[in-house]
Amino acid sequence: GQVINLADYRPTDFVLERVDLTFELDPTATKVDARLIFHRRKGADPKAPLVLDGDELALSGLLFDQTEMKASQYTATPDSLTIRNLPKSKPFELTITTIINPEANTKLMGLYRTNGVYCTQCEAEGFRRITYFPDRPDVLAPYTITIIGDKAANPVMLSNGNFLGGAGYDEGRAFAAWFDPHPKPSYLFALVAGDLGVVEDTFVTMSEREVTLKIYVEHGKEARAAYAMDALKRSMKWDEERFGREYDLDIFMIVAVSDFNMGAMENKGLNVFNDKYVLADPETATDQDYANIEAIIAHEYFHNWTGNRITCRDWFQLCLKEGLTVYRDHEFSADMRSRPVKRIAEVRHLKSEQFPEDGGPLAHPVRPTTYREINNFYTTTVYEKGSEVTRMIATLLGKDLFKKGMDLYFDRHDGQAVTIEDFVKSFEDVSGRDLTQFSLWYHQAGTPLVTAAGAYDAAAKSFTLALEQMVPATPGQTDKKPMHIPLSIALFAEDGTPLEPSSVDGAEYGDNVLHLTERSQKATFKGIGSRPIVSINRSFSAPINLHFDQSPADLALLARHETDHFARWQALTDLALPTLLAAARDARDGKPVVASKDFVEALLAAAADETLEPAFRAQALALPSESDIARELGGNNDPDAIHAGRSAVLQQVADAGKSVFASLYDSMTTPGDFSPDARSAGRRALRNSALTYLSYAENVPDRAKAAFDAANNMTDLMQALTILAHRFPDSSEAAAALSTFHDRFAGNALVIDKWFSVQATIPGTKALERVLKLMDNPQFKRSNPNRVRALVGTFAFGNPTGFGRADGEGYRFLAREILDIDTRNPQLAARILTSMRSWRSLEPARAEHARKALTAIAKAPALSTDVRDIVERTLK
Ligand code: HT7
Ligand code: ZN
Repeated sequence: GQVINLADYRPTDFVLERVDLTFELDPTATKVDARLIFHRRKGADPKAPLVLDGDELALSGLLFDQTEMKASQYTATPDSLTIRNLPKSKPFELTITTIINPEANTKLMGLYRTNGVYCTQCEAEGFRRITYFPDRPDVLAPYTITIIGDKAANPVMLSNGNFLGGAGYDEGRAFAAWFDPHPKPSYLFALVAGDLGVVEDTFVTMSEREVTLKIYVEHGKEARAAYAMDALKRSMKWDEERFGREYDLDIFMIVAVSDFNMGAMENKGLNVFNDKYVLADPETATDQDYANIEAIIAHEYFHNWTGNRITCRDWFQLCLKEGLTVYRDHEFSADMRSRPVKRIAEVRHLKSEQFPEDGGPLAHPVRPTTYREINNFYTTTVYEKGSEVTRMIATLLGKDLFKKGMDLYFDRHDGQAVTIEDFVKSFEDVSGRDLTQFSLWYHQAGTPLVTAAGAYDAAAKSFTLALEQMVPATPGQTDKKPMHIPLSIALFAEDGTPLEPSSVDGAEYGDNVLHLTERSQKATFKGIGSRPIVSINRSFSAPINLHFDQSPADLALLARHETDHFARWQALTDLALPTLLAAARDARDGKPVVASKDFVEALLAAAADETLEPAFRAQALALPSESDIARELGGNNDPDAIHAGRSAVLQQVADAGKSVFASLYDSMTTPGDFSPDARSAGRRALRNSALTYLSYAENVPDRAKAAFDAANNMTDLMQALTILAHRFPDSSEAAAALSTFHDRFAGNALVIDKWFSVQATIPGTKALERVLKLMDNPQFKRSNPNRVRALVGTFAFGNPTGFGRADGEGYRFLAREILDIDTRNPQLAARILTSMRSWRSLEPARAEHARKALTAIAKAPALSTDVRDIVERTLK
């Protein structure tokens, strides 16, 4: 693959006016007629040929203004169609015919078949697998679509926009026609056809238009789409109320499919979803599944404005739509659920996924300037760090100006394909604030490290905070400039009452936000009557690593008295980490592990504090994960020692808090019918957390087995199963529960994925043999991304001791699997391979095994561009 550079961007020579597509569906030979009307752009080279993109295409016919083109006037290859001698200014029509094979499309890009249903995925560059086209996001046009297909096999034939009509066509065939008046780029095109069940509803918009809502699922699964429909209606309402955004077609459709490379896709008026993020009922979905469905339904719906109405000029601008839309879905979930608990979950995710990416060989800016394979840039940096950057703009401007900036952005750029600079300019224009330095967040990769030290001057009643920032070197970027870092700060007296400074010198400060803009800066808080206990980066106002040496007593005070509950959780984490890091080192050195008393006491106090919501207490009890500990240790990591150390700490917390956990387990019940609401989910989370600790304290599987037998919902069932399988893997109780679970849910692929995952993450050296055996299970389908992710992906990403076993067999297994998956689905292979991104932080023997496995992949003769790009960057 070629390297693409942002600096080379230039507009197309030809403007696309209209697109008219006719599909004659056939499982192995679908005929596509693309009628495209173009004119040469004003000022463009009058001799420039029209170069259209293709990918594995063969040209079957080419008409210019309805007449066949001479072979001398064009050149067709599988990946391009070049047409010469085109008119200087007048519009012309091309009719391009291609014949494609959906059944053979295992890459799941372009038009493919999933469980007998025709389906498309065009982002980022899938449309060029359907027809030759200017397949780039800055080419926008209205589309008319005609679908012709076997009537019995395809009672449902869908595309973007509003339904024009449909009828019988010829023997046994029918047609349906759709028109999407909103100019859109090709990546938002979608077609779905097949025999599907549907759930219908309506939504009345703020200007009183009735919109038809339809969710298509496999027959028999309609009832499992009810929660998704509810989430959709709440999303539509929320976007009107919070962002003033109204839906703009007569119909909004969602289709759930079982083979899908990602979570979902925001095609205009016709979202296509991985069925995992649509289907839910109490018997089969966990509380986390419900929360994911709500968030992803919202995310794709919100793209209608942030992504579809205003789209990206080029793929370097991906964060323009993704970072912003993640920010919007985070805010939605925060409003639907508990804001602090949601923020804790976001930050946990950011730290466990994005921080390692930003600190490893795959680090890249939120707005990259170069890529070899765009599919590899749908990353947690673009999405989650991109969202954090948007959140910081909201923090810097405040609520009202942020809203004004968003309104200006929508007004100014509706119908356009724009850049991050355009986005930022809207906020500069409404606020008068210069965001040049702030924009480094888009351009500089790496997680900034902020070091803070405080000094109190009792005589002057002032407190000085000395701050330093350092942005680590990342691939291709060695010299970093200081960033504009908004730090939300609060000061507390020793009795926990807030202290308000009369003024702050040395830094811009307002609304409790201190603006760190220099490499090194001192801020003096005046009018502080007693030694303050300082809380920095409240609500995680900036995505940074913070080094601030605070005493356990101060952290314990924050854990108890901070008014921002996110900051309470942060204080508990800061108390936990030194204990966990020491535990990993002690376990490695064969020394006894001792959990600090301050930490255990603060944790148990939070667990038992009835003034705190249960979901928060459950988050407090979930200690930093093994990979969090590995990241904090920074290098020379031994996964076995980290696991042993963390388990020993868990054991000590469990022993010390046995009575607390027993009483939580008894009291945090959720009587009555199951409800997935946040409050009930929080109670289940806390009760299940107590159950986990009790499994350590009691050290027998009995209670988990009883919980497994009594569970009336998937959350409780999975937690009990996980405890049995992970804590007592060799017990007869674990074996029986796994087998019962399997038999009860055989045939329900999404639940069997949970069964695969729970076994793939059983710690220890036997994990690989277990995974290999599970791959022979008839329910494991190599062609299905969800199955592969559930087993191979979960093993590589979520089982540090099993995957990282000392003899390197885990890494060699992954190398073999990546090469195999790559032959069918390069995107999936490349994504799972990113599980190796932190290999350099391993202790030398494991790092050497990992390096060899990566080298074996790199040396394979026929690698996809996707895998080649990831493996070469990972090894660099
Ligand atoms: N915008 C969507 C991205 C996506 C995608 C990208 C590459 C290959 C397959 C894909 N499926 C969906 C999803 C989103 O962020 O909303
Ligand atoms: Zn998105």
